[in-house]
Amino acid sequence: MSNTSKWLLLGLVLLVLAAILPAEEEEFTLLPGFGKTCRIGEDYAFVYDFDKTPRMGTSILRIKLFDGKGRKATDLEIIGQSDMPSMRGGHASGDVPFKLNKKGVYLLPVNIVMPGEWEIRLIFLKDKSVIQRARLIFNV
Ligand SMILES: [Cu+2]
Repeated sequence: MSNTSKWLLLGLVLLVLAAILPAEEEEFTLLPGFGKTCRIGEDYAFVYDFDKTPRMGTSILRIKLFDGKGRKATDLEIIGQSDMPSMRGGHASGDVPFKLNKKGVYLLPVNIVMPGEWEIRLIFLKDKSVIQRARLIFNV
């Protein structure tokens, strides 16, 4: 086999692997933390926090979205999925759309039913297309 065809074959194998390997964890970028600026490419950024320190019961996750120039933006759709990583699926919320309040803040009620580590996955959509997947972790 010539060198060229070996490289072509290697490239092909890598492409196939990239397509079939489950890359779900990496697909959801781990976010830096409450109150920190999280970028979505060049065109958007956001900060997130809870209305109060999350504890048993319902806590509200808040996201403030900005455009590339730092102005408030409300033109994206955001979907949240909460669950406990240690018992994946045990308390999975499924896809829950954030709701915009009058001040243009995105809100998601999160039902915390057990102490421990929780994860919320975020999916950002523009015109029905996913432009970002991210996840945040916190402890109760
Ligand atoms: Cu649990």
